[in-house]
Amino acid sequence: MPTALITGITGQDGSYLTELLISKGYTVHGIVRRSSITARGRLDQLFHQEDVYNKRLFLHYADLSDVTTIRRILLKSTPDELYHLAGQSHVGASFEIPETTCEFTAMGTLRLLEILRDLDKQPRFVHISSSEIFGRPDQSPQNETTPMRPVTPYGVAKAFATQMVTLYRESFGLFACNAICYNHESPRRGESFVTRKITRAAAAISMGLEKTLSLGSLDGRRDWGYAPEYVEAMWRMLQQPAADDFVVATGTAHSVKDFLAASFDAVGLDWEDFVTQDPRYMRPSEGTHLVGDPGRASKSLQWTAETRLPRLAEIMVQSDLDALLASRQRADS
Ligand code: G4F
Repeated sequence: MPTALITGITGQDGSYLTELLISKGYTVHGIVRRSSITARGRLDQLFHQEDVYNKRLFLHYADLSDVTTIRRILLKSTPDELYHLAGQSHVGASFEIPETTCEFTAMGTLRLLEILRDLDKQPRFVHISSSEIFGRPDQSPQNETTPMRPVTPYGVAKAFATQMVTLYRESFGLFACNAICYNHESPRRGESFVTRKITRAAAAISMGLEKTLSLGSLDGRRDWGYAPEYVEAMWRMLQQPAADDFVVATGTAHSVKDFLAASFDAVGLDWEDFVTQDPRYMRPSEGTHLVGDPGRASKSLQWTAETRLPRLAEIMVQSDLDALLASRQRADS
């Protein structure tokens, strides 16, 4: 059975992708950053399966700047497929830490490509790129040929990485693809991203645990899909006869206000009674009109985003309600 290596295995996408690949019979190796806090909760259910952990799922410590260790992991695990998900992924934070963002997101990708170039057995490679590469585009929806005009440090770093992947495919013949992913959410989304911040707050407010929700700009529009479906597209990209780039999106944009309405509706509340705005969460500049054209993915990968608003918000709110209820029951017992 095939072997895969995943950078960023402990994140939202990494955990869903690992479950998908394990269910398909893969052996999965994951790269984890060493830190004093163990943040692997999203993989917990796999660690408890005796026939999986340390039998078909292996974790290795490395940092994207640690070229020697990454090369060693690649030489030892000899993967057929390499999924590159790791990086500093918070757009707002990239204004505070632009150097770290470029170090991991841009240079980390180039370092991986350089290692791959020297390998005798080169795995098929997919880089998880982002709609942020388009920034303020001239055309909507965007497709694989839309010019990149990033307006955030994160977007600039991703544009560099994306173009390097294309360059290594065209110049060195690597099977290297970009999955140009638009926003994709789930109950496993980090709590600092707007969707999860909203669904967690809607659940907490409805249970009387919190009173208000403080956000930044409510005018932004995003193309929000469901993360488990997006990792399926990543896998399909590596099963194609030739490497290519694909926009992975729903094709529909909604505003932050739409996401608020769907989430608070799910608990029978009106968001306007609870939401305040705080300049701390405003960004110096923002991408606009970010909506993807998934036509190529639909045609070549037979992939379509099924879960959209309001269902996406309902799934996330329900999961947050369940988690808060469980935590209250633990505290009471
Ligand atoms: O949830 P967000 O932080 O997502 P953003 O910036 O679109 O980036 C996400 O999606 C990209 C595309 O797939 C990824 F590349 C990237 O790694 C990340 O996963 O913000 C969404 C919108 C923005 O317009 C933001 O200004 O929500 C607005 N917003 C309003 N208040 C807020 C807040 N965003 C955050 N994180 N926190 C707020 O309080």
